[in-house]
Amino acid sequence: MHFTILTLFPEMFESVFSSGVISRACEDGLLSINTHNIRDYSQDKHKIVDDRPYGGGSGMVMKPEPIAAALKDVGGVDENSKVILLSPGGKTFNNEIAKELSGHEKLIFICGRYEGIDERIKEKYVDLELSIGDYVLSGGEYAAMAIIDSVARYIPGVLGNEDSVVDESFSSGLLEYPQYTRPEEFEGSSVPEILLSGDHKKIDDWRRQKSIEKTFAKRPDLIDRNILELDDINTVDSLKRKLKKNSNLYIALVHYPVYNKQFNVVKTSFTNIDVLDIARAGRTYGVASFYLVHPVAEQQDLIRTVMEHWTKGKGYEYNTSRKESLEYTYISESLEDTIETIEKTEGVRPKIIVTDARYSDKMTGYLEMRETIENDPNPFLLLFGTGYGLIKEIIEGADYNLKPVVGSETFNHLSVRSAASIILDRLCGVKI
Ligand code: 9D3
Repeated sequence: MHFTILTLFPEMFESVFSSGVISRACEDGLLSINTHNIRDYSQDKHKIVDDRPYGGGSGMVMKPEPIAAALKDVGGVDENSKVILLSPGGKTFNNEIAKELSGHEKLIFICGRYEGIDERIKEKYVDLELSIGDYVLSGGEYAAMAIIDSVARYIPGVLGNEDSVVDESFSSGLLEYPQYTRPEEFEGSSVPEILLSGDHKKIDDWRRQKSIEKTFAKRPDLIDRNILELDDINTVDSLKRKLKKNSNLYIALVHYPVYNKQFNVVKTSFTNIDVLDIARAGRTYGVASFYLVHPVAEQQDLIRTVMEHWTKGKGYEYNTSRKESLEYTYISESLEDTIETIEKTEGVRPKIIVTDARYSDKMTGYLEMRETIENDPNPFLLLFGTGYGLIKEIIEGADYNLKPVVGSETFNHLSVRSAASIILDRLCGVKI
């Protein structure tokens, strides 16, 4: 396999690939690495390779002609070679891409400098644009080194047999389990006893469990991508029990003051299905309490009757889990009452989060909101409006205004219970 690097700084690669696994593989003829200086391909008498950007702006752009000339010289237009541009805006490199690239006969890397390269090089010559992550490097050279090292490891024969087995287990998509070596006791901490037991089945199980726990804590995104084996379910269950509950998140379904279609401020009537479904969703996602805000006594009585049907009456005999979901549900006269009740239990006024189907200034994204709730021990009250939504004054007075839930269509009419479920999953959902 051949790696060709086009760069303004070929000397950067000399020491990096002159030792270790890669240099041995070069000696064994498994791969070759060649660097070419883009400056050598400049037709200019001053060997200029950059110029000012059309349209203005700061910094310089790499001119297209030297790069095109270099590519033609090194076989960049050939059928069997793949041209890769290293750029901060590329797809983020990972093991999967490494494995795929290792199947090619020849890879040509263009290392960008300055603010980037002329767009026409990308259109005409580049097959793939890669980044190595969301941080700023001073040039594509560092990225090329990392990618070449990682791709080379997938070339058969580059690693000893033993190493490649270890590599397979890493690409299982879980983080590594903790490793220990001698001494058995170090600065007062000992090696976990199970590792000294000699029981390989137990050791394997323990390591798998540790991998899952670590991945769960540090990289939940990997858990989401990973299909766990059935055996892992016990581990996952015990993790669920240890999960931090969303006990500082309260939710409320507001029936007044909300808008109707004509944007008059109205009281909406209680909707059985919304109340029961949001109660069940709230309970499933572990919220502290669910408040039904309604100022009308007759409506409160009606809600109470329905709730009692499910918690005490015939409904309870029929379906006991509804009682459980309604145990955290309370009726409240007004929003201010709800806030005061929470303040009494928690000792602080809850921060108010609103959701609105309309866009406005200063909206909060779901990841950011989730982190805020997780990291702040103080209470939050998430409001769902019925009818045509919460009135402007509530939206404007809130501490956080979540972005609307958007699908791919221009049609956007979710029921409040659907929106509540989606939002609760985004703020509290656990991906196992
Ligand atoms: C002002 C816009 N910046 C882009 C985010 C300018 C800019 C920053 C850094 C332009 C080029 C570079 C140099 N970096 C790379 O060429 C690069 C890179 C990186 O900076 N981070 C992660 N992966 C890569 S791959 C190539």
